[in-house]
Amino acid sequence: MSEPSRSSSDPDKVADLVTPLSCSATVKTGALKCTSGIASASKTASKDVVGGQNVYVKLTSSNVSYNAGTEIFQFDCTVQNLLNESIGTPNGVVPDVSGIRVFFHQGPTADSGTGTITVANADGTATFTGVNQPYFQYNEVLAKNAVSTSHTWQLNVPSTVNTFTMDMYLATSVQPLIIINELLANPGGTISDANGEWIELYNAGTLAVDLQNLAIADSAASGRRPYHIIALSVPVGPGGYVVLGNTTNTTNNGGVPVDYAYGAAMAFANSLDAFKIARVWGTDTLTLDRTQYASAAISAQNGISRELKNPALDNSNMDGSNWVDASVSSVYGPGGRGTPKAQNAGFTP
Ligand SMILES: [Ca+2]
Ligand SMILES: [Ca+2]
Ligand SMILES: [Ca+2]
Repeated sequence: MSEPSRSSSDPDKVADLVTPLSCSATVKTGALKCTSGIASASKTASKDVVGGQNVYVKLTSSNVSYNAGTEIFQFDCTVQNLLNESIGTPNGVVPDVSGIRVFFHQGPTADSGTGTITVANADGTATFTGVNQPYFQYNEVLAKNAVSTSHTWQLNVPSTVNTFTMDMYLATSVQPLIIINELLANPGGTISDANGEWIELYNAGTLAVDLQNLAIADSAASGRRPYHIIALSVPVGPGGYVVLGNTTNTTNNGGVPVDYAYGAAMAFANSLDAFKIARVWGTDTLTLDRTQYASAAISAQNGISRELKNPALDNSNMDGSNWVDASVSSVYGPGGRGTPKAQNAGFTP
């Protein structure tokens, strides 16, 4: 086994930006309204800044108050994850030690009245979209629609300020929600094993994913084969399909539309084999999805792929009832059975 290493400075933590979460406050009445966003910009799940109030995430404030004596403007704030992907985690399971950070991109700045506003009780400052930006940190993994625990935010707001605004983003790890959706372990006819095996992946997430730098591996008689790091950009949009195979040569591979060729890095046996896709994280890898099979008669039939009935189902056992043989009417190339790069014929809503 070889496990790729990576330095602790995770290059994925630089982000392309989407619409900030924008909040405006009226100081004396203690009113706070967070709105915004046209979250139209694209964003890849291996990157890590999320914005777009009520689109990707939702900040909700309560118990808003202003103390004219201490000049503290205070409220309790929760974060809700509106993505299909989990946040605060690189793979959906393991918590990110950096948690979910809501940082100040711009402001808080007075809109009417005058005075300098500062964040009174930030959990820290760091460089996100600029240097020295205060942030509040939520140490949680939030699955789809989950709401965080409440965190009290305090701002120093001079009483000479009437209204102010602030723009925030979330800096967090996002789980790439990549599902192993179809697999052909043994090609049929004259197509060789070394050319015609393939795997279809489905992006069940809200955000686009680039498979580049993710790790794939399968089993071998001697244990797991070495990880293969996907070396090229392989974008897959939300609800999109992508096919990994031995070769992109459709004459040799039996007419499979392979998006990325892993060469000889993978080899699916007649029985007792497995496939996994993982994320490199620090000096380790974290599994994103994994499946296996034991029965050649079920999952390794010549020229017949195995299809997952629905990406939301447990796909860990290809021999099980959540998977189905590609139907006779699903033909690709000169005679393979399967639906590479398309919704499975066996899809069940
Ligand atoms: Ca194998
Ligand atoms: Ca095979
Ligand atoms: Ca398919």
